Amino acid sequence: MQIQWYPGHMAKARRMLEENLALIDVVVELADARAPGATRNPDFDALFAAKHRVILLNKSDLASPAGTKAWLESYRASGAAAMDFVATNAHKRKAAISAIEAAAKEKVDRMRAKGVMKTVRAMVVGIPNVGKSTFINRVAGENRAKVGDRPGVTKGKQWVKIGPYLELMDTPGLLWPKLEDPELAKHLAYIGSINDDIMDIEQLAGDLLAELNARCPNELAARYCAIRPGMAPQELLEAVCVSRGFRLSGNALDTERAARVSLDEFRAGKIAKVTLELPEDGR
Ligand SMILES: Nc1nc2c(ncn2[C@@H]2O[C@H](COP(=O)(O)OP(=O)(O)OP(=O)(O)O)[C@@H](O)[C@H]2O)c(=O)[nH]1
Ligand SMILES: [Mg+2]
Repeated sequence: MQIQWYPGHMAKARRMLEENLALIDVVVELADARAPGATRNPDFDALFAAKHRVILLNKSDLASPAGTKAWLESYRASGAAAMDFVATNAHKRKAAISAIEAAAKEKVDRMRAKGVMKTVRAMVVGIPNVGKSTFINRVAGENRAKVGDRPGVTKGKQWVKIGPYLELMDTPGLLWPKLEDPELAKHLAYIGSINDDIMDIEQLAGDLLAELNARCPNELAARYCAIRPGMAPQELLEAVCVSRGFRLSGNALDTERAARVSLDEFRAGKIAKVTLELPEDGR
């Protein structure tokens, strides 16, 4: 599947990140715990090389716990500060604030020694739809940044004050210009980080169902009772139609509706907690 996925506003978003680098002490990089390999922009390593970084695996409520553990271990083994997070609930709010402050500690201590109380400024970055704005609202304890269940909601930068000495900057999601690995591009599409309008939705959902049927056949069949092991993508879409009674006039199967529903249900975590790639895959 060819995915045209680098819209013009991305170049503008990248320039904005570069222009604001001088203002910030810490980069908080959000990835999606279901696909940390696909959702960590590889350009960030070069772009933010000189900055302290904290990696947050967000949406960990939707990923396999074992997968999240494996990713966190691999980040920590490489010396990076990393934690899992669920921006839609409050359980690790304080831990996230502490992780950001710890990343800036050296600088804060240096300033404090000179008698200056330094405000830590952190930029929250990540590809579209990973939950950057939801994370900022959670940490702020109130809805300050606009969120939405589709990519491209945040259009420009926005500073949000978290406390007397901490400010977070929300930024628009940034994809990278080229993705060599078509498997990773598909993972991004499955989790909703690429606009559905530019893709063949039935092909995408058929491929996702086939992948889930290989990884977690029992959970998939529990959700759509007509699904059987080994079905081809088109057969899987048809089985979803049969399971849910999705028919057009004349009784034909409504596979487009099956595609939309199965993608929505996967993205909402209703089928299974799945991590699509693991560190040992080398992706
Ligand atoms: N299940 C779950 N959903 C989440 C979590 N964090 C965010 N979401 C949902 O993900 C969707 C996208 O969230 P946003 O905060 O708008 O994402 P963003 O990264 O700011 O997106 P852009 O501004 O488009 O780049 C929303 O529907 C959120 O409710 C999480 O930890 N778990
Ligand atoms: Mg946003």
